[in-house]
Amino acid sequence: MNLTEDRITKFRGLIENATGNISIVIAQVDPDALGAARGIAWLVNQLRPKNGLEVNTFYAGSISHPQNQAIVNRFDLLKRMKPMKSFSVCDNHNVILVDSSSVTDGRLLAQTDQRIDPFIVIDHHRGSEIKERDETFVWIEDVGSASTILTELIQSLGFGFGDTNQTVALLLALGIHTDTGSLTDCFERDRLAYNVLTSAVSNQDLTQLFRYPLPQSHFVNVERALRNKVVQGGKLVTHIGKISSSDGDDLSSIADDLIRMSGVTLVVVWGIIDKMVRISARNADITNPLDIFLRERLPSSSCGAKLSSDGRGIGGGNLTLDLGVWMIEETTEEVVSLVSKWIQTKIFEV
Ligand SMILES: [Mn+2]
Repeated sequence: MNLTEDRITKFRGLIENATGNISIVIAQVDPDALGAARGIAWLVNQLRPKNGLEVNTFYAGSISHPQNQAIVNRFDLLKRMKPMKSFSVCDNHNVILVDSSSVTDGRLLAQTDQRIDPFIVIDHHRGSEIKERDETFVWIEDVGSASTILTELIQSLGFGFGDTNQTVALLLALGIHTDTGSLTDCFERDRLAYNVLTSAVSNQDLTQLFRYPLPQSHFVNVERALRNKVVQGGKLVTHIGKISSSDGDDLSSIADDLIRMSGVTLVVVWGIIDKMVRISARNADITNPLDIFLRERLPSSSCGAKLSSDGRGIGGGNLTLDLGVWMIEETTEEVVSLVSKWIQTKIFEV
């Protein structure tokens, strides 16, 4: 969807008249946030003569998922981004927030005591408290990714995807692809934007980013999950034991794979990270909402879930178990086995 002339003029005016440095903020490091951040940085640099002014990107969270590591390494993004921990009062000026629309986002507040008041917000998540004012530009819409909106914004301002912004096109395409589950959970606009971007980049560049290397530990965890799985009445529960926080993303990727097993309608995969039980859950049964199921079965957890456009449940969270001295001591086989029995009882209960 293209912007109206009024909106284009407003956006252009805000960027052109922004005096001083601009800070782009992302609340997490994932392909969509990275794509949207790089896209808006490029756009700002086209609209505003540099004159020694900087456009800095700040990120909250860590770079642990192998795909994110692959992107960050490939494009040398660490050189271009600063951790939110270093976000100071001097940076809290001309702030642009992308792929998030909450200024009270816990992920940001955990790393800086600066409360941001962005003058530009571009996002695709619902429920934002931010309202547009005369001096701000807020574009929040229910599409598959923030990178989709960024692509439309770049086009609305009269730019195409040519030789000078190949990396931008590549990162935006990857953002759309990832946030829409390989374009399976997407809107027409996501597909249109993706087509525009991918027709501007080489096939080889694109495939390289999709076939990112996975660490050995990923396969060890997959093996553990398969070995530990117990299936009852279409529900599959498994665990990968004690893992490091850098392997935390394996829980969701294993859950994504296992929910595709025929005959399985619900998957719960858990692991112990820093004495916390982290859970990832998937549900293919649309008559049984996953968030309610998890909250009823695991009341002592922070579990929640969202619904994909085709009715699948995607969720997870952390579980607080009062195991007393067991949890204070090193996480032993006994602890894993106790947690395992408890979770199985809760999930399999009819
Ligand atoms: Mn996103």
